Amino acid sequence: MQAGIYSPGDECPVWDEVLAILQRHHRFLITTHSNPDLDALGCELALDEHLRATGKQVCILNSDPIARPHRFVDPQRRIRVYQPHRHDQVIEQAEVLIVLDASGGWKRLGRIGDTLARMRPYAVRIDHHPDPQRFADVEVVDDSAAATAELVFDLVRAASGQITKTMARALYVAILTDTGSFRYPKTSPRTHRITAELIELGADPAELAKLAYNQYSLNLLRLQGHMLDIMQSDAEGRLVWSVLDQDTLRTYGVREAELDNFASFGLQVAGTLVSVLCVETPDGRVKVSLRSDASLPVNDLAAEWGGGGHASAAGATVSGDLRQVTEMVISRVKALLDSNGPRVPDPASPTP
Ligand SMILES: [Mn+2]
Repeated sequence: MQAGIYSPGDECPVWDEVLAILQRHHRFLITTHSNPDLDALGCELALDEHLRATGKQVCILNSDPIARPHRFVDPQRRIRVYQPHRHDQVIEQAEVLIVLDASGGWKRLGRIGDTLARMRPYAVRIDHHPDPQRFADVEVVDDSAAATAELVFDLVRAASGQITKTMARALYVAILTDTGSFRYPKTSPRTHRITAELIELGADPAELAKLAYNQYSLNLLRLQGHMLDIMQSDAEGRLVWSVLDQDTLRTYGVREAELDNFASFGLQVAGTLVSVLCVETPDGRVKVSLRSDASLPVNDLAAEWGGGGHASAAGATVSGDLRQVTEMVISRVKALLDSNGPRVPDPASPTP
């Protein structure tokens, strides 16, 4: 079958092709990107439940365990952590692999990606990242979707499947978090229509917001305080950046994977166009996270450094010393800001 990039909004009968694949096969394997966020996890769980309801065998295998604050999303513990050898037979026996919410090729899937790249099962990918790299046999990529969960919702609806309360909750938190609580640029009427339906199907916004956001440890909050304390403003206030080394993470007892939304804090400062966070990884590299308001894309920079992402939220892991990488990143972002033209005056003051 021909690989293709399709958008559900288009005329092409994209789900027909996927539905035919789902109908024709029996054993499915679902996976997603490394360090899965709530969009990744919610999509896996919702699709898993849909497929099982239609009598299919499904296994969800991820390279990384679910981060502690996200565990509420999988009360039945459907998601397993991939172990080489132990799970290779499961992969071998799967007729179809479904990759959710992941761009950037097999390596983006973490350890299981190495195995999958070798075994090459028949694969369907459903995603909303703009990365043009194709690596599955059938690809449904709609980068106008605010979350992959919008696409999974669409797919289940196209299959005339039932969206249970558990599925509604999983998809709701996926959309809630991937849109930064409906604040990020891709939030659309479709996003709100889908979440309205999910609420009608039993997702409780107040309860899920609390589960998704108010799960920090005191240490994580204190580390946030430290990061804010050392935050720097640059490029006439258009850039705000901060940095965290391994010593600091150890002092606060926080792992790098827990820093989920730390990078976007800088955008809360008035006038900021780009926010940068550089974090030293345990293996001595630097995880660079870039966030922008909608005024300029930062994913091209991230792609240059071997990463990727969305126009307004992207990242890469760069080899090198924390200080040197941070300096390089800051100077490149400043150049990007300058090439984007001088700062636009704040239109907030009322005109007569
Ligand atoms: Mn996503």
